[in-house]
Amino acid sequence: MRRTLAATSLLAAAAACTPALAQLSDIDPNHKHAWGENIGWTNWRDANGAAQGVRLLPALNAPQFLAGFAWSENCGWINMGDGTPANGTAYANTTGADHGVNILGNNLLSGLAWGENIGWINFNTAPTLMAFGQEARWDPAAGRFRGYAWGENVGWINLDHAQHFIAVPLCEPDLTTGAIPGQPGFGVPNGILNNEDFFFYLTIFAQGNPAADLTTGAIPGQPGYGVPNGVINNEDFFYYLSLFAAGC
Ligand SMILES: [Ca+2]
Ligand SMILES: [Ca+2]
Repeated sequence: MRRTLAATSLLAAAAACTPALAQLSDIDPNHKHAWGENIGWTNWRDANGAAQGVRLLPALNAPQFLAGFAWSENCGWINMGDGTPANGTAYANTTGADHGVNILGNNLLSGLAWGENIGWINFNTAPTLMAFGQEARWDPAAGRFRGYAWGENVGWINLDHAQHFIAVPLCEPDLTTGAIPGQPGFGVPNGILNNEDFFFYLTIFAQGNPAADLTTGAIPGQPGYGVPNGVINNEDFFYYLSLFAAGC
């Protein structure tokens, strides 16, 4: 009986974590800082305990736009976009209501982020920096950003440093450090793929946690593979299983 009660408490604790888990930043905890020449460090992951950190949407393996906030220690919040471009695929950046950073089909970045105290930050630096190979861009093979963005009031923001850059974990099925809700490292990728990750996925899948929605279908190469569809079903489970089995 006591064991049953403990299990119930664990489930309740896990359920309490659900909303934050659903929106955790995609940014690698070990590669979350970029340097601005006039604003110092920006942290792209840890807004509101990572629940409002930067995300790459709609899917890490096929990102089209950013969402969430970076934090500048000297200049406050920087809004990368609200995650809902009006046309569904790219922020138009023609009004403040539909602004944000896009990842184009050729992996160039474009669009505008808004710094509450520093105004617009332009990621469309290809016109000026392409000649120098320093245009702001997404490098899918390395899972990181490269090049420079330009703040109208604060100058260059360096996405290109060899050690200090913004990346996503390359190991997609690495979801957590430990599988016990409420423990430090729950839901925080640690660069190691093991049973903790599998049981973590099993837990959020059983909960119906929106974070368990990983794909539309489970057949590689088919449309919708790796693109969440708002439905959590066996396709998501088998998709995760195949990622996990493939290893990192
Ligand atoms: Ca792990
Ligand atoms: Ca799904």
